[in-house]
Amino acid sequence: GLTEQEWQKVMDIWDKVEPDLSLHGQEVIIRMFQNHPETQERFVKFKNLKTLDEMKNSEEVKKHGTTVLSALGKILKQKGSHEAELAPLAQTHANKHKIPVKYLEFISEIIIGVFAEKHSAEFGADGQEAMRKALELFRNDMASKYKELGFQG
Ligand code: BLA
Repeated sequence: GLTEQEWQKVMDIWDKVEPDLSLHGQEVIIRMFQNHPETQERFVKFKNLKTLDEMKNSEEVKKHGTTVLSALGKILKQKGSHEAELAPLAQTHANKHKIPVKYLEFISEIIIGVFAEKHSAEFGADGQEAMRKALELFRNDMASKYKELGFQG
């Protein structure tokens, strides 16, 4: 788990991100598609987006980015006691979207990278390390749920 100080660092950076979830979310999704094109194939609604411009102009990408970061924010605010938030997410991600844990690793690193770029002054090495630990906890708990649900992940 994380110490209280580490959770505090995670919450501090979240305070910076929260006022504009859609901008941060859009960047995260676009960068995931660009760095790991196989992730884009999982989205029926995004398969048709070919160029960076098409991605940037897509209201649907923005909307998905907001969905992702709102869900993540709710989870992080539980400081590890996120069972109620995780269970339904693991369910859809195992059974419906079939998202491997590897993709959760991809997006975790991208989230840290995008936040660090946008908030370099507030998000130093210790903040990044705290966020990395929080995202690892999220991922490990998703992976256990995947196992319970019989999804190899
Ligand atoms: C949909 N993903 C969703 C939804 C939520 C999240 C809340 C809508 C409700 C649901 O279907 O359960 C949440 N998505 C997240 C979170 C992260 C995230 C918290 O990426 C990351 C911290 N889901 C993933 C990853 C992929 C992914 C790494 O976690 C990458 C391929 C895909 N999520 C994915 C897909 C959908 C979805 C394909 C359905 C999108 C749609 O058709 O509307």
